[in-house]
Amino acid sequence: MDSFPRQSSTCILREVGIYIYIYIYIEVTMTSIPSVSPSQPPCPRVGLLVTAAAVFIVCNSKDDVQYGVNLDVTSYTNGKRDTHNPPGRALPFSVWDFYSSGCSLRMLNPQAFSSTVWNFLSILQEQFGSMAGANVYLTPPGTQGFAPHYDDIEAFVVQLEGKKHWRVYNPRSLEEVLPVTSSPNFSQSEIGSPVLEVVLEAGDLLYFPRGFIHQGDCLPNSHSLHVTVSSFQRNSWGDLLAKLVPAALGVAMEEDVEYRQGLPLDYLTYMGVQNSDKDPRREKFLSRMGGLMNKLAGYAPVDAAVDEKAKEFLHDCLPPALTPEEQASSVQGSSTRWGNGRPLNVGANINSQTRVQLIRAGCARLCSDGEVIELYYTTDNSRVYHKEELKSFEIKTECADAVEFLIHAYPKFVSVRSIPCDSVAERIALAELLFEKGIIRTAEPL
Ligand SMILES: O=C(O)CCC(=O)C(=O)O
Ligand SMILES: [Mn+2]
Repeated sequence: MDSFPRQSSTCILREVGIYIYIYIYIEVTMTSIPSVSPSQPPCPRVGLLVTAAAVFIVCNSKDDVQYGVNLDVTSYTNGKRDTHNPPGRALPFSVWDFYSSGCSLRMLNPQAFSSTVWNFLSILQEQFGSMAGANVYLTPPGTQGFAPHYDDIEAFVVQLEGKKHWRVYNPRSLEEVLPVTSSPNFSQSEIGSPVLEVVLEAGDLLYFPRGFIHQGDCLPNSHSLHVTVSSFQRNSWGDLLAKLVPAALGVAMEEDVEYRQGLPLDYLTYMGVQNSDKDPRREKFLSRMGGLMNKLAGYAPVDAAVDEKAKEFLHDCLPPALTPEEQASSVQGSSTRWGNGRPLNVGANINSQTRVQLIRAGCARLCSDGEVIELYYTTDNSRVYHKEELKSFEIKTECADAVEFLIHAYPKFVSVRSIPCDSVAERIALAELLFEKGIIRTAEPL
């Protein structure tokens, strides 16, 4: 196993945390080859999660952790993969019983329970422009919890505690390179020999792209706790084209009579699977179809399709996890409270000197269907995936430039006075609205 060289990583800044570490990996290697980066020196704390107890403590808490929803119990023994989820709540009594009998535990949405994971993923999603998710795996010594498989996401495995022996295999065919769906479980005879075999220790990072088959097992004397951070699910050119092509056709049908002309009377007699033998009329038909397909690109509303994709992403996003400073200067830290028998400090006290900043890059996006302008935003999203509808509100046409100005000014603070609206009153009203929705914060707590 030691014969596999570990790439040395000169860029690891432990103070800044694992986020930088993964970000550099994304920039350098994503969707190319699997790779390992050791922590330098190996560190048992990577600032993300610390111990098995810290992760699975949630099972002890008031949190409603449900088998099958938040926690899976699995085993892979003698080539057979099983799931052992009983119905109901995952309480420590039964969770640790499963673990003691050799089962692996997979926590499915740690970001809903752990603020550290939430914070980490909320930064990554901004950088990736694609949803970032996580699963946490705890595996007992000498066992394996999952059969070999590949996933439909870019995977960043961060070893948190203990050790795990990993084997990673090339995609088996071109069709399995960067796949759009995850694979079924494979048997050992279906996957060939590993291209990478390594034992991860606490602080190590292993990256493998979509389509690389992998399996991990524990050494006899060590358990393993790792988090797999994922991103780039359904985030390919093809996924964007899936939005663009129907939209382009809608435009072409409306604007170009050629797309509305009737099909040849006899086309059913020479086209279609049953007629795929040579017929001279097929060539003419195919050439006409090819011409229409080529012309379609000219009708493609690319920005509108990108906005559709962006709206999906905004819905997938975690709400921004705010630093104490950001919190104190946003609506979340507002000093409104009950006192002397009435609410005090009601309403944002914004004036034209107040300096404001978008709370996070990408937390809001201006879109238009050609008639109404809407501002979509993530700050009211839930930490539980899609628990909330995507939120938006209408922006008056005369305020659109002002919102764009604030979005593009990020990360700079700008004074309310400098926002391009027609009047002081409008500037203040817009800033107050965005502040109330948690989309902007002020330079000083109000
Ligand atoms: O730890 C394991 O057994 C498998 C984990 C896995 O498949 C993953 O992290 O993607
Ligand atoms: Mn996997």
